[in-house]
Amino acid sequence: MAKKAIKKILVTGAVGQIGSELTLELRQRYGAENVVACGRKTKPTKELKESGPFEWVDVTEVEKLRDTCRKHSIDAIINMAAILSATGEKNPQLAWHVNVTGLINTLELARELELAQVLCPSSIAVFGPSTPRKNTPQETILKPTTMYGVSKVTGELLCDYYVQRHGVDARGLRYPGIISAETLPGGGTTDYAVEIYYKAIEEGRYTCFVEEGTRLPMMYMPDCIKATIDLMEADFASLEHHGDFNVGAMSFSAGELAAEIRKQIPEFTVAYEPDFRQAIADSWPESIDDSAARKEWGWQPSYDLGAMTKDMLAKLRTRHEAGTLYRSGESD
Ligand code: AKB
Repeated sequence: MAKKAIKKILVTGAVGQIGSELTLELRQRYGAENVVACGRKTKPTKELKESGPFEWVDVTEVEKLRDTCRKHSIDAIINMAAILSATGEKNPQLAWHVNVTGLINTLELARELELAQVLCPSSIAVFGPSTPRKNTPQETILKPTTMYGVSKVTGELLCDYYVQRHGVDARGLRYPGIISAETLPGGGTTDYAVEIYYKAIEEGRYTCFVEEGTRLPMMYMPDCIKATIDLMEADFASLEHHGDFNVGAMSFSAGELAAEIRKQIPEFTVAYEPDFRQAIADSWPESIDDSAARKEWGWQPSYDLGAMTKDMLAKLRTRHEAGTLYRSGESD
């Protein structure tokens, strides 16, 4: 449980890969009118827009964020708005601005408006080349080499600072690569692990931007949503950590992912043409020790590579046959 009861939630970045599914799940649990989705630029899908309140808010604009919190009597902010690793390397200032200024704005509002909670995801991007890569511990070296990673380490420290200094209930978890059949990710290094499924269904071949042997921690979306809500609803008093929980589910190489897809699509082929994202992937862990999350709030993933692949391919196949493989935001 949060320190105070959570009744009305604002989800920033709600049009993004995780935000869109998280918002729909939170609307099921907390009531549609009690979960306000915010987007900055990308149009929401019809389902997202029509299933509950929607506002255009840029997290870097604190006045608009404050007005939206007041208008809807918000008492918790889930800050999903973020610039991911690959886009962040192309525009580091933007990554810092959205990821750090946006988070400070939400934390300051939590203090000012006495909100029940701020939850802001972190990422495996907080780790760097000098971090142990296998079974990466909860407490370890945080020396990332991307601006995204730098901004996420800063975000974790800010959450912990607001907990200690201002008594704000701030929480966060380090997402691995997240895979989903619903909304496509954008601007991340782990995006290949989603694209590969779409291309397997659509074309029977894929050109992968990391090497065959590149191994990273990954998680299927249902587990990601569960982890986020489990942490959000955990008893504050039982948390020793706050803004930086490691969460693991599975870990596989690009080649192993292709081989798993080939079990169902034997003719599927992959070419490996690494680009600038290879160096980012090489700086991240291969697998994660998430024992703190398991101990402090009972984290337990459900999906492994086999179960996820069966589910992904079944869903994408159905959509492909219906001519709706790719979903886009609402059109004018
Ligand atoms: C990215 O690849 O940038 C993200 C992440 C691991 O945080 N998916």
